[in-house]
This record gives sequence, structure tokens and C-alpha cells, in this order.
Amino acid sequence: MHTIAALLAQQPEATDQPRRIVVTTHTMPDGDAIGSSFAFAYVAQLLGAEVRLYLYDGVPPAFRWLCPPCPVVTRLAELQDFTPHLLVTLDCGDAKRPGPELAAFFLEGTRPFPAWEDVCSVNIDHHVGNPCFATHNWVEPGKAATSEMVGDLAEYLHLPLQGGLGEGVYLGLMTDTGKFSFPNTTAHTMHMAARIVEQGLCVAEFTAHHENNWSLGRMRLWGELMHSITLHHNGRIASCVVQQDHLQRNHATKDDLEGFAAQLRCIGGVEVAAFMREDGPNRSKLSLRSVGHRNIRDVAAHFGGGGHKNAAGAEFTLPPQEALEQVLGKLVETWE
Ligand SMILES: [Mn+2]
Repeated sequence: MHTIAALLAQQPEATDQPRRIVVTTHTMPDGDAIGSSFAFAYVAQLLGAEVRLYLYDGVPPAFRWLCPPCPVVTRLAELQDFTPHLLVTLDCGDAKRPGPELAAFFLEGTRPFPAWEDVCSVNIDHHVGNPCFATHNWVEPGKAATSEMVGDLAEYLHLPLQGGLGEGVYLGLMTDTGKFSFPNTTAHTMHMAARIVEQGLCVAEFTAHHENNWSLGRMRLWGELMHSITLHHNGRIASCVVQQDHLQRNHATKDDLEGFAAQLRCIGGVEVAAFMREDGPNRSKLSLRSVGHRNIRDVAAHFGGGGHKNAAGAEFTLPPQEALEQVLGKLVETWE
């Protein structure tokens, strides 16, 4: 954290121009991705930097009530002559997570533009097994959320967790801990949330914005999917498959599926929830969720994915039902 703080404070050599920073996070951003990247952008701006957010998938509708701290672009070309000194990734467990336009940059060092020759990269994340793909890496798997790390950084720099900065940190804390209920929730997490509330965040208003915003289509989609849930392994595994036509008939999008895997885990006795989404012809995406002691990260990793002990995922080049069969097989085979 000290290195990152020092990097942010540093002025570019021989110029009085502000430091330029591109902040990014993973594709299909969740609450921690949006929360940590927004909050980091606020921190950088408070330190005098000029900042752009690069979000390959844009800001999902569920988070559009939050005020972005700076201009948001969805393609690198939109940055035009904004050549950054620093490129900062947040909540990205590996080099491919920021999206296809930056994969070659992190994997092979290929610059997307010649002017990016001297761009220095920073990776701030809390995923176990993060391969430290950037020039500077600050990875703390013990942290509940990447947003918690940004909160630590802000407080280390004596910046109050208020306004948009507080909202961003709170969003990440709340979503990555399942509203302060998952095993990753620590006293430090709750103290930080309390300080944000002390500094002006209204919990009821925030929750209303964040939760009471479902479309009728989303509600109907969840209803339909709930009817199709299957239990396996004596009721200890719950599974569900969502196909493209589920979305179409309910006028819903894949963003409307956010949180469904965690909901599956609410069934009494279920220790692992496996949710498989059809993503295209022969393409599927898995979300795995588990209760406290049960680690599903290794199963996700077996299929080339990753994540955390209790929340992980993977992608498949198979139709969803076939992919699910493989996952269920692996879960039972490795069950202890
Ligand atoms: Mn996270």
C-alpha cells in the first residue's frame, strides 16, 4: 500500500502537468469492481491526478444511480490523446479480467498504442492466486473486498470516506460480503463501514437505491428459474441452468442474473450452489457459491476459472447442461 500511495503522490518528471491515470476493473463488473474503481478514481483525483475510467462493458444499469467520478470510456480508442502515466486495475484476479483490449498488454507487454511505451501498471486486488501481472502489485487475499483496500489507502492518505468515495467503498464492502454476512466479513470491514456511515452515508437511502430497483422482467425471470432448481448429493448441492430464451421471454438481460447463484445457496442444507448460464452457441459460464467451510475455488480452477473460497466461476466451450454435468461430477468426486 505504501508503494501505491507513493506512486500516486509522485509528480511526473520535469513537468507541472497533472498525473494522468487510467483506472479499470474486470468485465461484467460487480459491486466491488464498480465500487473499488470509482473509489480509487476519487482518491486519485483528490490527490490532483487527471483520471479516466476504462470499463469494457460500461457501467451496468444496476449501478447507474452512482455518480461516476470522472469520464468513463468503454474502448481504449476513446481515450484519444489521454496517455496515462499509470494504468491501475482493481479487483482483477488475472491479466485477462480487464477485457480483450488489455490482455496482450498484461500477458505479453504489447502496448496498445506506441505512446503507451512508458505506462506503468498497478494491480490492486484481493483474489487468492492473483498472478501479480502488473509492474506494481498490491494483493491481499485476506481482504473482504478490493474496495476495503481502497478504503485503507484513502484513510492512510488521510482522505475522509465521504461522498462518492465513501459510497464506492461501501458498495464494494456490502456486495462482496453479502451484506456483511459471508465469512470474509471482519471487524475491520464493519469498522470501515461504520466510519463511512459516520461520515454521512445514509444506509436506508443507499440500500433503497441498490436493492429496490428490480425490473418486472428480472423478478419474473428469477421466479421461472427458481421453479427449475434441482438438488443433488442428498440436498447438499443445488443447481440451475439459465438459457438465452429464459432471458428473452422475460425481457431480461444477463445483468439481471447477478446474485442468483447466492440466492440458490439460501436453501437449507445446501452447501454448494452451481449456476450455469448459456452464453452463446456452445459457450457457458459457471457461478459457484458455497457455505463457510466448503471451498469451491479448486473446482473452478480445475475448469480454468478462479475466484474465492466461497465464490468462484469458470467458462466452458460446451452447452450449459453438459458443462453442468461435468461440474457436478467434479464436485461430488472431490467432496470431503
Ligand atoms: Mn472483489
